[in-house]
Amino acid sequence: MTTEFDPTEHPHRRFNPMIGEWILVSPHRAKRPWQGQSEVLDEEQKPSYDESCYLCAGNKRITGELNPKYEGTFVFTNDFAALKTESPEFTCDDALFKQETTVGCSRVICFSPDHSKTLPEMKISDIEKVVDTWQEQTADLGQTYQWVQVFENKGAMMGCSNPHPHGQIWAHQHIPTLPAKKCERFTEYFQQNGRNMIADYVKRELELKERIVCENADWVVVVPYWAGWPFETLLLPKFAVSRMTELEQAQKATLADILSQITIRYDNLFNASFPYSMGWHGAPFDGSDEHPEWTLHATFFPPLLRSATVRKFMVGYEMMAEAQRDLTPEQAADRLRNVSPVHYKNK
Ligand code: H2U
Repeated sequence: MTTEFDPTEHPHRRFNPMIGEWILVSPHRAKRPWQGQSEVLDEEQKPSYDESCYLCAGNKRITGELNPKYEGTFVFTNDFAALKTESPEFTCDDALFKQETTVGCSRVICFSPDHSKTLPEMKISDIEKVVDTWQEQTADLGQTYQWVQVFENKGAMMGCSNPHPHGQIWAHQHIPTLPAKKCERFTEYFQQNGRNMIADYVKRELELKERIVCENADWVVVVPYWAGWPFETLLLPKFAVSRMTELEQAQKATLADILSQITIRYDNLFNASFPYSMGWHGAPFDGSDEHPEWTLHATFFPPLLRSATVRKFMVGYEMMAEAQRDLTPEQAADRLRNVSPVHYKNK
């Protein structure tokens, strides 16, 4: 073949150094026709208070417990917690039937008493309260558990059970599978290069400016070079920080700003409330305060591909072989960068 390689035309693979996995990029496939499933949008304007919502201030939860009349954020232990603080000890070390008991804790974080708003529609000063809560909760649970997972499922498409703005925090005695891969990869990179993998990556992305979606003085959002989901983004610090607990007040304020920026851009992409799962990864609480190999970062995994109603399915080849994407990460970053920074509902 004599044609020169064009990453926007020719299938290729990219490597995700954070988890050691390849992804397949097939940019020409974005042109294929779609006669498959269309999602149903819930674009109905929600009231600021919904008497049937389990998470609204002053309301009764499923257990009969009353939520306080909270004003900022509100945290409670998940009534259907996936992890329990106590469990009978059991270990099976059989090569084929390995098992171990695990303990932990699951909490729900209501982001705001206003039922009608999600992060992109909240004031930056209110998003800062969410960041403060993430930090407080991480510090609290990190005293007991090695892994503290802060995350948000947004939108029914991502399995979110309630439109009230909220996230979750699961703390775990064991380091779960995905973060464990990152621990290994970051350590290996640090041992081989004497530098932090993410710090190196941020530097390169800031120089290249090919995949940047938005940034401020402290933070940058990129569609990572190895993104699997169509509009996946990585939120990265421009300064050295290994855990959420180390963030200073000014860095939390700029974090609230960048969270507002990226979530507004997401909503503006298809002029609809944009679904995603997002979450934070930082150094585990394994007894050491020194983790020069780790950089705190957040990832957003949105399911949408072509419109507010056509999603990407990670099925078939993705389940059997490896993740595959249709548009290049650079094209996705362009799309997100070129939408208005002002929320479509405020125009
Ligand atoms: P998701 O919408 O992301 O699933 O989060 C909502 C969580 O809230 C869910 O895990 C919990 C569910 O178990 N919940 C309660 O703990 N109490 C309730 O009264 C309703 C929902």
